[in-house]
Amino acid sequence: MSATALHELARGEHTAVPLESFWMPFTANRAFKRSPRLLVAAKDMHYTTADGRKVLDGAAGLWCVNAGHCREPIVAAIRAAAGELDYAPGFQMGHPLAFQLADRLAARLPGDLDHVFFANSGSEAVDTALKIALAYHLARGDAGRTRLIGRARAYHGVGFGGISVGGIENNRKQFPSLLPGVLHLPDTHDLARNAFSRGLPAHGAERADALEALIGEHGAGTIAAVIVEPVAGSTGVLVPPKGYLERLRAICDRHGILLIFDEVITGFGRLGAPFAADYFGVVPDLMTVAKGLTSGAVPMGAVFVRHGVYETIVNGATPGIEFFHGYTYSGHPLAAAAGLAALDVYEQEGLFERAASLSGYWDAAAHALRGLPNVIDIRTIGLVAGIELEPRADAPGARAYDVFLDCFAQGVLIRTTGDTVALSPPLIVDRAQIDQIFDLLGRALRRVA
Ligand code: PXG
Repeated sequence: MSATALHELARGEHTAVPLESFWMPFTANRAFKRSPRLLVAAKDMHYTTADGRKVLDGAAGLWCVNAGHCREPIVAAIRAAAGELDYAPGFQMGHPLAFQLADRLAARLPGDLDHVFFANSGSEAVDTALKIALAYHLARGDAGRTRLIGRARAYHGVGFGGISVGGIENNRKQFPSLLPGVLHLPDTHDLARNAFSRGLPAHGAERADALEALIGEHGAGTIAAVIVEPVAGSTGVLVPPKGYLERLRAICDRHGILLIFDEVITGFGRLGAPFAADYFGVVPDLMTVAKGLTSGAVPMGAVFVRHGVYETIVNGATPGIEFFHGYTYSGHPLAAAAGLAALDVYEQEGLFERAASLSGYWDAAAHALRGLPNVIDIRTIGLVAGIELEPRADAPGARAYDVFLDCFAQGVLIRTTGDTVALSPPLIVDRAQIDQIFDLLGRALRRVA
């Protein structure tokens, strides 16, 4: 659709949009096409709908627009790249922007994470990280380490690798053939002991010991890597218990197992630190990112790799290609330009520090919803909140979905997953907007039975 057509939509002439052919992702297509919700423009903290309403973005799109919408420096960088070098092959060729972005990122990563492999989404980043883990052990001559360990309730995207290590049942049940040899840790959710925790939940670090149990059963020599979201996002904002991630790190170290943090959601300031690895002071061997890498403006994912892992694979190979993996669009010029500009905005505006300084206010605003109908838990960290609702009998997810619809009608965009409402605004949010998000959500919670 042309820009002119988008402007027509913004004036309310949206009945002309042909809705049928686009098979929408993770969407109830039939219901949506009967009653569509179309967004036609965005600026800073707001979307504009096709019928001309302003909607406050309480979800940073899908957890990705960390710098806010249509920010001029990012728009300008993409425009310039598109006009100068639309595409450059990434195999046996290169272009400066991708190298510059990798270099800028590497300088800011914790520990000795200092190499960057580019992909185009979180799902591709996850598949890439799992492959790097397997290739690493093979390069070390430890070919028996082929098992991958994920966690119950985890979301690692929708590639076959990601759904195999993932633990969201709905994302697996239509696809019976998954990766072999995958094991799962238990999730960390413990409503009975941790409901309405302020700060990290006190109980549950011992759930990391399930890794020792799996090692006991299968042998450390069969296990390549463990992948976890430091804070599980899509499954309903599960904040790790105090000491849990440290314990996972220690067990992996003891047994030569690579630890992968999937920071697709937690990366780029969402917790009020550059990465969850910084926030928790726990450095993984591989880190997957996407979303905030370009502030959502151009698709891009990446894997951050520790020095020794890169060296082992690259220096251990015979002359020629060292790692048989990559995408047509790895390090695409427009994405690299957007990534560089997003880093500039994050740094110049101190947005990660801003998220940290607002997190106390955010936390208090979220916890003020305690006591409203059907609210059974509230979890917050950084600029993330999960408000878990009692599911309706026989209709899991329906109550939260009605809350989403009510909020959208009132003018605030939220996310729901199962019966948890998830909030994660752009990091440019201010206190008045935080008040507005929780005020409108509170109204919806009082209204939705
Ligand atoms: N890992 C994690 C931890 C994610 O949250 C992915 C991988 C996959 O990223 P791509 O770019 O392939 O979608 C994700 C994606 C939601 C929601 O509302 C979350 C995601 C995507 C869409 C919606 O919770 N996370």
